[in-house]
Formats: sequence, C-alpha cells, structure tokens
Amino acid sequence: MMHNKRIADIFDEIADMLELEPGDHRFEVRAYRRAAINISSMQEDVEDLLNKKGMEGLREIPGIGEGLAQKIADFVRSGKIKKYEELKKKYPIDFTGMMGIQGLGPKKIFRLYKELGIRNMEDLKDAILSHRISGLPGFGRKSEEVIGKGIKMREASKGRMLLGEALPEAEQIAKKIMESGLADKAEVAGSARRMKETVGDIDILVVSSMAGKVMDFASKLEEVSGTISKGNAKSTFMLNIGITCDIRAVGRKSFGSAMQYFTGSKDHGVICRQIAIKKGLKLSEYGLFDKKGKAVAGSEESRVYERLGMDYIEPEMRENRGEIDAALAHNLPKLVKLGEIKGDLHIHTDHTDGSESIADMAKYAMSKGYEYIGISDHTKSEYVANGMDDKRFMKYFDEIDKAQKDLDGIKILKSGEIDILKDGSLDLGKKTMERMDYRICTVHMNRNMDKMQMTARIVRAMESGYMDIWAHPTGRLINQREALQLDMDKLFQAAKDNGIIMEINSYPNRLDLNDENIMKAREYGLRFAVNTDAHRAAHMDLMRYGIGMARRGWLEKKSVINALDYASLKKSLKKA
Ligand code: DGT
Ligand code: CA
Ligand code: CA
Repeated sequence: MMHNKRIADIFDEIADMLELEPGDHRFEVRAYRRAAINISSMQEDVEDLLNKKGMEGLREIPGIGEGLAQKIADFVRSGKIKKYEELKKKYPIDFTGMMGIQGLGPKKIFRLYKELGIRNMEDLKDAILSHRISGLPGFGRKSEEVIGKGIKMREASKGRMLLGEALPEAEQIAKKIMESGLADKAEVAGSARRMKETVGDIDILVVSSMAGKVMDFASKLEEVSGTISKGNAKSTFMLNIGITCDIRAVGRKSFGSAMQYFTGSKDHGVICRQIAIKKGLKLSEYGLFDKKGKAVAGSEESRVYERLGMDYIEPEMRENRGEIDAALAHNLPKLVKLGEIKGDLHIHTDHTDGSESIADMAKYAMSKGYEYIGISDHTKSEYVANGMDDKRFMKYFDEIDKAQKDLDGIKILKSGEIDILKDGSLDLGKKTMERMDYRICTVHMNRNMDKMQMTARIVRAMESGYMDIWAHPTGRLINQREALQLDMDKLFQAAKDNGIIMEINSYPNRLDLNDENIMKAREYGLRFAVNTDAHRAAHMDLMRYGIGMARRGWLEKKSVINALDYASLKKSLKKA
C-alpha cells in the first residue's frame, strides 16, 4: 500500500500544478484526479501488480492509459516521476499538505506562495496568526477567517480517522487473528462497531487460551508499525494507517458482557449499569451478577440486555439518545439492514467524472444482487467534473437506453445530479429533466452564502416541482470542510411539503446527512435514499457506511426508498 498512497498524492499534486499552468489543461487535470482516486482505492499495491502482470496490469486500472502507467512504473522503479519533478521546481509548494483545507484551492495556494512566500502548513498558520492574508487582494477578512477555521478543523481531527478507513482495517486484523488459529473469537468493538463516522482508536476483543501468543502474533502483523504496550490481557499497537489498536483478551464466559462494555458508548454503558443496580444486579465487563455474586449473564451480549429487561439494542443505537427507554418499553425501531437494499440511486459514469461506463456500473450493481440502479451524472455548472449540458444529456439518455437493451437482469433508471444554482434555479432545461425517472439536486458552487440566503436558494429548488432527491444535503466533508449554512428545520419542513427525499450519502468523508440530522428528518416523517455516489464500480460497496448512518439515525426499512422493489419505487417517485 505504501506506493499507492504516495502515487495518488503525486498525481493529485500534478493536477494541482497543471491547474496553474498556462493553457487549457482541464482534460489532463481530470485524468490525473481520476487516476488518483482509483489508485488510492485499490486493494492491491501497484508494485505487486506491476511485478505480476507488467505494464498490462497497470493499464487494467480504470482511468490508467499508456502515459500514466509509465509514470507509475517509473515511480516504482526509481521513486521519481519526471513530470512531477519538473513541475515541482516551478511550484515548490506542499499542495498535499494544504489542499483540502476549506477556502483553499490550487490557485489560492499558489497566490499565497507568490505574494507571501507560503510553502506549507507552518507558513500558513504563521500568516493567519499575523493577519497577513486578509490584506491580500481577493482574499479579505472573511476568507482569512474561513481558512483559519479550516486549519483548526484539520488539527482537531488529527487522530480521528474516517470509519471507512478504520473499520476495514479493524476487520482485517480480527480476521487475521482468527485465521492464525490462536483464538476462538476475535471481534471488533468500540466506536467502529457502532459505525460512528470517525474512530479514535480501534478496539478488538479476543477469546483465547493462548492470549500471549495472540499478542505476539498481532505485534508482527503488517498493519502494525509499533508496540505501545504489550501484556497478556491487553496490548496497544500503533498501526500504519495512523491510529492505535487496543486488543483485549477476555474470558469465554465474559465475552458477551465485555463486548457490551467495550462497544460503548460510554454514556450508554453508564445507564445500563444504573439499570442493573435498580434490579439488584451488578454489570461490569466481566458479567452480570446477582447479589450473591453469581453470574446471570456474561457469555452472550444479547442475554445481558435480556436480563436487564430490555430488548436487544443494535450497536449503532448505543449513544444514549433514548434507546434504553425504548428497549425497556419494547419499543425499538426495527432498523433497516444492508441486505434489504435493492438498488443505488446516485451513480456517476465516464460521461462525466466517473471512470466506468453505464453498462459496467449496471453490471456491477447486478452482481451485487440489485434490482435497479439510477445513473446520475453531473450538469454543466460542474465543469471541473465535465458536467453535461442539455444536448449531451440527450445523448446520455440514449446510451442508458442502449445499455438497458443489452441487460435484462436490472432496471436502469435515468437521472442526473443537477446543480442548484445561486438563485435556486436548476442547471438543466425542463424538457431534459422531464426525461428523467427522478432528479437529484444539490449545491456545488457558491457555497459561501449566509444561512437565510442559502436556505431560500434550496427551498426554491424544492418548490420547483422538479427536485426529487436532495443529495449530500449539508455539503460537509468530514475533517475537511464545514457544512453549508442551513436552517435545517425550515428545509425539512419544505422537503415534507414538497415530497423531497433526503439522501444519505455513503461516501466515507461525506456521510451526509449524518446521524443527528437523520433523526431530526425522521421526526418530520421524511423519506430517505441511501446512495453511494459511486465514481467507479467498487464504490458501490460503500453502501454499508450509509446504512450505518441510517441505522444510527434509527431508520426502518419503510422510510428508505431504495429498500423498495422496483414497482413500488417507481410509484413512490411519482409526484403527488
Ligand atoms: P473512540 O475510540 O474515541 O472512537 O470511541 P470508543 O467508543 O471506541 O471509545 P474507547 O476506545 O475509549 O473505549 C471503548 C469503549 O470502552 C467505550 O465505548 C466504552 C468503554 N469505556 C472505555 N472507557 C470507559 C470508562 O471510563 N467508563 C465506561 N463506562 N466505559 C468506558
Ligand atoms: Ca475506540
Ligand atoms: Ca480504545
């Protein structure tokens, strides 16, 4: 994995620098950015791929042609890419370090370098502290504030990792421990099990008669970069991905209560223990005990809840947000499950900034057992994503029809991800929108509007009669960019009045709506679409994170439209 991340960063930096070069490099910029996404989400190290299959293997990566394959090979062999070295001489700036801070794109970063000599985060922080940025033409006080906040967000997030990175890592470690044959059980607990959007550290519980050997084994895993502490009962390891992992060995008879304790959340656990006390019992990670100290539950987590007089509470709900009262009253919602999802309604293809064709995306959806897929490429305002105008949309519809003709195992729906423009109008002609099965709308540009204006802009789109799904509603990027300024109550009400469906975007750095907003939207009786926003086929597997959010927001199957079968979905998408 070492190479993939570095190459992806380099490709992104080349794209950043090409945006600054004179002339029109939009096509190239897009190619580099797409390649960066694809390489960073690959399972296999490009070096292994190159060794196994040669250049041919590299060209099989979506979005990688001759030229980019050569650059990857150069990097693997020499640690260098000539084009990168050349550009870097001209732009000696740490783009990777500063990109992604809100308010900063390549152009602004370059201007900060030219005018103030800012090359990296340290320089940038200095400049903010000494208020040198607000004096620059085109920046101003407001933009200095935005950048300053962005830096704070980045620093506050240090150490908390996206669920989408931490959970697969945790599962991989648990799996390897099981495969070692040294343990009877190895399971993920903590915030990762609760599907919290970010994870502070990974927690794994094991049952083993050879706990010391399990810890030795774990210390040598390739995921582990160092040992912070190591004991038979508990060890803490530093992982290559940049967070730590606690591994605890517990007794077989305590496994259930230990899972209950170490899954948390802490607040949920505290209330559970109070309830135990009220019932004359004592709950700890070792078990649930009666007055005489006899265990009445412990090996199974579900029995712990049962003996406390509660229904089983799914990990995603354990946040002390009313779940304990609901469980005591046998009133818990029956949460939607990943396996109930019948399609994905937000998909990009190579018509705009996705990397695969309509047919390839549909085939992958089919292989996932989906009944339908909704293709939803960008509109023209999203020019960086190669967004389409009405004319190109018509051709794209024909392509969808053609793909549908060739595939009878899946229904392909026509859609588009339509920009909500500054004044609340939509970025596409009515005739074009009428050819769609449903329309996804969202804000991409002109994000810096105050709450009243931004809310009014979106309400106007909702009232247009053309908007069906509100995609990644708040526009936040976790650890990276703040949400738009929105009056959520007003917007949920307008959504209710206009039959608008809320998206839960499954992309790990979006997870938008988040759990709290989902709970709120649920009170308004709104419907939801859990989508992946896939830009390549494998992204469709990110659905589990959106479902995690939906479950954290207490959603049941009945309010998730893509858990409906095709006929019911079509009916549900008809405007009243
Ligand atoms: P994180 O790691 O910050 O994303 O969040 P968690 O929830 O994984 O927290 P962590 O790793 O500190 O601890 C794992 C679980 O262990 C936590 O959810 C509840 C339990 N736990 C840890 N410390 C305490 C404590 O002081 N009191 C109680 N009641 N439970 C605790
Ligand atoms: Ca944790
Ligand atoms: Ca921990």
